[in-house]
Order: sequence, then C-alpha cells, then structure tokens
Amino acid sequence: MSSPAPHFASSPFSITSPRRIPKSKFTYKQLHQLKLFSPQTPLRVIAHVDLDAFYAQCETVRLGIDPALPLAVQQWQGLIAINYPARAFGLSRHVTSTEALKQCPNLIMQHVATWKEGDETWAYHEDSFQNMATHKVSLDPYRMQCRRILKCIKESLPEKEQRVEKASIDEVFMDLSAQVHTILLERYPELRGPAPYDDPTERLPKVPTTVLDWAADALVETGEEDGEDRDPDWDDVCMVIASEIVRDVRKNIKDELGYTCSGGVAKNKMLAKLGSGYKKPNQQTVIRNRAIKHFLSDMKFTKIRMLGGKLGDEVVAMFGTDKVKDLVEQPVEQLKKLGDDTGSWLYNTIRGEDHSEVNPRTQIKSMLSAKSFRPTINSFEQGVRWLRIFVADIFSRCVEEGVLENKRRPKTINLHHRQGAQTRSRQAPIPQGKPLSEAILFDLAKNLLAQVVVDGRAWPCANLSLSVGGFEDGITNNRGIGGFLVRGEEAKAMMSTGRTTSTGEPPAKRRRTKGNIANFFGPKDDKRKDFDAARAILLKAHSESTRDDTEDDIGDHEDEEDVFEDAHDDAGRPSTPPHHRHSSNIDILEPSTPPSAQPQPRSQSPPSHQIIPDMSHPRPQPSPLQKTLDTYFCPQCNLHMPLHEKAEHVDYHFALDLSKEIRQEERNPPAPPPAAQVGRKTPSGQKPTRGRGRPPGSGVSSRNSGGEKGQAKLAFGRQN
Ligand code: DCP
Ligand code: CA
Repeated sequence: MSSPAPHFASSPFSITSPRRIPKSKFTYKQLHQLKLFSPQTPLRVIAHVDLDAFYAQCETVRLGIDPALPLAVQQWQGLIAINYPARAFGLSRHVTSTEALKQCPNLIMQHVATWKEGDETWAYHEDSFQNMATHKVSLDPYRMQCRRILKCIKESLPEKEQRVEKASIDEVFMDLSAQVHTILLERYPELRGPAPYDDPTERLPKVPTTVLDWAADALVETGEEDGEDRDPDWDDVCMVIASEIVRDVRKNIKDELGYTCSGGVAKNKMLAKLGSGYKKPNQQTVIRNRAIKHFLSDMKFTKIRMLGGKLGDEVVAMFGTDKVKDLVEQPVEQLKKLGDDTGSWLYNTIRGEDHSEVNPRTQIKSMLSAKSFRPTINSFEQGVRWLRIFVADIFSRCVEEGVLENKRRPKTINLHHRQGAQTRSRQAPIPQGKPLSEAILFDLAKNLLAQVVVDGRAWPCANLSLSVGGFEDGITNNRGIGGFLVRGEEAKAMMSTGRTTSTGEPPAKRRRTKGNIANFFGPKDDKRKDFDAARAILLKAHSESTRDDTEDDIGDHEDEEDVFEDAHDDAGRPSTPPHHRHSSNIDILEPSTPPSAQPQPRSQSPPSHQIIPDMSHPRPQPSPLQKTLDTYFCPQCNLHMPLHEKAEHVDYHFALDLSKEIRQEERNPPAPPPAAQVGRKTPSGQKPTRGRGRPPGSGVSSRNSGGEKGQAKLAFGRQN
C-alpha cells in the first residue's frame, strides 16, 4: 500500500517560499538509524509482549479446560498464578488455597509439577501439595511452553529484521525498528531519499495524512485536547506499523498455541513494558511519544522496570514519595545521592528516556536447581537423593541446549550448601574431553557435597542448590586436548577449592588440621556413617581419576599440568560479565518478586541472587616455569595442585588415614601403637608415602590391601 504522491515533492526547495513547505520534525539520518536498530533515533519502535496469567494459561491449555472457568496454579499451600476469571472473585497471589476456595468455590486448582524424591523425572502428582518435604517444584512444563512461544514469535517476524529478547519466562521484547523501516519505505516511497543535497540532517517530508488507524489499540492519553490526532508525524506512523506487527504476533500465538498475551508499543523498553501491563488481558497499548510525559506523570515510579524492588524502596525512602511527578522536580544532583550512575539513570528514566538495547541473545549461560528444606535434611544420603533430582533436572535442560550433540556444554558445576547462617560453595570444572552425561554430573555433584560433608558441620542443611555454568559452544574433533582436560579437570573436580561465606561469622577454613581431624575422631556412630559415605565418594573419585590417567595414553605430564592450572584458575577466580542470562529452577516457597522487577539499572542483569558467575573466559595462564615451581604433586592421588593447597591436602590424607585407623580398630582391637606412631603430631609438610604408578582401577581397594606403605603405618602395629 502506498500513499498518494506527496504535494511537496516537486519543489521542496523552491526559491520563492522554502519555509512554507511543511516538514516533519525528523531527519533523514534519524530515519536511516531506524534501519540500523539505533537506540538513538527518536523514531525507534520497541514492543513488549507479556503472557496473561501465564502458568494458569499453561494449565488451562494443557488440560483442555474452558478458559472462561476460574483456575489457579498452586504451589504447596499458596497460589502462584491466577487466571482472569478467578481474579474476578478478588483472588490474588497472596491468598492461600484454602482461602481461595472460600472466595471462589468453583475454583480449579492445579498444583505445579514436581520431582518426587528418588524419581527420575518430574510429573504432576495429585498429592504433591502435602509433600513439600519430599517434592521439588519443576518449572519445566512452563519453560517448554515459553520456548514454543518464543519460536512462534520469531517465526512471525522476518528473519533478517528481527531482534527478540526473552526477558523472563513469559515476557519478550522485540525491537521492530528495521522491519518498520522497510514497511515505511514500501508504503511511503517519498521517504526513500536521497536526502536533499545529500544532507542527512535535512528534515523528512511531512506525513501525507492526518488520520492514523490505530485499530483496536488502547492509546494512552496525551493529556491535551485534540492531542490525539493533531499533526501526526513519522514517529506516530512508525508506532501504527509496529502495532500492526504486534497484533499479528499475538494472533499467531493465540492461533497456533492457544495463549493470549498483552502487548505494549513505545519508543523504548521501559515504556513498552509499562504499555503491556496497562490493559490486560489480551490487549495492546501504544504509548506515543507525545503521550509519554502525561502517561508517566501520574504513575508510581515503583511500577517502572528495575524500580520495583530494593532500588525503588530506597528512592521512596530518600525522597519521601513514590510518584513520578514529585521525583521529576528533583534536580539530577539530588538524585545522584543514590550514586552517579544510578542518579543519572533515574533522572532519564522518569522522563521516559531509556536507550538500552533489545538483546537478542537468548542462549542460557547457566542453569540452577535448588531446594529449601523445611524441615532441614540431616544426612549425606538424603543430600545425595536431592542431588539426583537436581542433576536430572539440570541435565534434561542441558539436553535441550544441545549437549548430546555437543552444540553447547557447561564448563563448571557449583554446589551451594546452607547450614544455619553459613553458606558454603564448592565448585569444579566439568571434564570437556568426553560426552557429558547425567552420570558424570551426578558424580561431580556428589563429590562436591562429599567435600562439604568431610569439612564438617554440614547438617542440618536448610538449602542446597546445584548449578552448571559457563556454557560454551561445543568443540568437536579435539580428542587430543580432551584427553588432557579429562585428567586435569577431574583432578580439579575432586580437589576443587571451595569458597565459604557466612553471615556473621568469618569464613570457615577448609580442612585445617585440628578441627577436621577432630571431626574424624569426633563423630558419633550415627554421624560416622555419613562421613564414611562422603569419604568413600572422594576416594572413588581419586581412584577413577587415576584410572583415567593410566588408561588414557594421550598427552604427557607437562600438558596435564598446563590444563590443570588453567582449570584451577578458571574455576577459582571467575570473572562476572555485565550481561548474564541464567536459567533457574528454584522452589519458590513464598511468592517472590518476578525477575523483571529487580533493580539492576546499571547492568540490566537478572536478579543478583540468581547470578552465577560466567566461567567462560579463562584468565591468562602463568608461564610454564611458574607452574612448575608453584605446583605440588601428590603421589598418593597422582595429582598436581597449587602449592598453597599442599598443607591442606596432606592434612586431608592424614584425616583419611586416621579414619581408616578407627575402622580398623573397630574390626580388630589394636595392640599398643609403636613408638614411632605416637610421636606423629603434625602431618603438614610430611612427605606423602604413596608412590605413583598404581595399576588401573587401583584406589580404595588397593589402599586397603595390606602391602601398602601408608596402610602399614595405619595398622597400629598389628602383624597379620
Ligand atoms: N510467578 C511466580 N511467583 C511470583 C510471580 C510470578 O511463580 N511471585 C510465575 C507465575 C506467573 C508467571 O511467573 O504465571 C508470570 O508472572 P507474571 O508476573 O507475568 O504474572 P502472570 O503472567 O501470572 O499474570 P499477568 O497476566 O498479570 O502477567
Ligand atoms: Ca504475565
């Protein structure tokens, strides 16, 4: 469709009356910038699409329920999503399932899918709401629908002119600028240029119409009489076109997948998001540039993206208001009391300015699976059962990311463990040299938990979370390098350097001689089983690493050392990228603030409590000479490690040895120890006793065979 020939085109630069020719306020340069997705052009058009009562719609569609019936999604005793028919009964996320039924007796309540302790996959269990202690929420069904919706949106837009950003599980931003530019030039050929005098700062011709067709869109008011239609300019035309596109996208989502959503169209992300929430459900709202000031003035700034959380609260506390119209009175210097960057950002934001880009990267950088335990859990065995669920959960998502085809794979695995106020983390690299499997992840996860347990004070545990991170594109045909990686990184996986943080207490030291050896002597009988199980996992990992070492004939000693250093550095000192995408699967025990509402103005990142540092950028390696000097080789484990870990590592063996003594003692009551053993007080610095070159598969069993030097020391003088 094309407009009538513009009346100015014949002589826009007439000598007699150049100033009388009406022009647009926008320039050819700004029009060109539209094609390039420039955040600077005032013609920019961004859309935001938000699914209506998302989880509730997922259940309605899945179960084939009439969408006019009231339905809520339940998680334990609470409601986390309520459809619009149910909202008509005054239901909100704050009511319990019991209260909800009183308010709306016909309410259909569907509990979220859960992983049942010990199960290998999630399912919809009828009794899950009663089993918070043994079930874990699975958001997989909703994640799956989210992917289908995203795919549908992308297929609705021209491949080369789309920029789509997944903003949360049910929200998407689209930068429609380039597509709108193409349609604009098709409909209005007079805009094709070139600019008069080839000067891009020349203004565009005027819009050849005074009436724009906004179809069924909600238009936010301009606050002026006749402001609706007066002098439409090209920014309004761009909005009309964008709005048509969004209407098509929404229709495709409804027709193909059955979901309704709401849309917002404006010149930037912040306004587009406010637009999609303005009229719900199943509507779309356009915020024209001429309406921004009026639209924002009556608004609470706590509704603005990134001001919904702590930052918003801080601003309210500092300035004693939550209204945009009061805050715009504040000079920028006052706002900078919040910090220079935050102050400037806030100053612009409340004026409707936001130049942040739509970031089309939709690839996940990390994945998290977590559970808060109420009641707490108290044994290694219980912890491992949960780890199995976390791993199954994470691995199934890894498969969707293409790990089986080696398209993408994570580099690191992380375990966070909370006991009282203390949080401990253990991290290990994921071996890159062989296909990733659930079993590999499970073994790594168990090792990490075993490390926490062997450290002591692991129980009662209130929260466990497992995450994998540093996703990278897979490399194929790197068998040689892979061989080295397996050994180096598995070594690291067993002996990874943990981080401990706590609130109120200084970080606990790992395996410091006295405390930990005391732990090995100390545990009561019921605890000893737990320690033995954890220790067995670590010993098994040692043994398997050694087997890999001897069975794999690729590479030599020096290469292994290189990779080990790399792996250590990478895992131990991660860098945090500014933009980070993280996919989590946390049990939300109480409704929490959705990710999009978190205050992160500077980095535009997701909420910090979900951020796992990106381990994808290895730090520069020290020189090979440096490595030779700074590493310690443990002949018992056949492992290299940083020199500073030596004392700790030797202590670790000492603790292991002592625990074996205890067991041996239990089986065979000891004769008095020989004098040489009595004098052994401080193990650190002692030369380890095991030699290298054990046969493949040696490990726990070979250590227990009587002929070994270390074992002989532990026999307390028994001469069998
Ligand atoms: N969600 C949750 N807990 C919260 C907030 C949200 O589990 N505290 C889940 C359930 C929601 C989904 O995230 O269905 C999307 O969150 P929204 O805030 O977008 O809410 P809805 O999509 O349910 O409703 P609306 O139509 O208002 O967008
Ligand atoms: Ca929503």
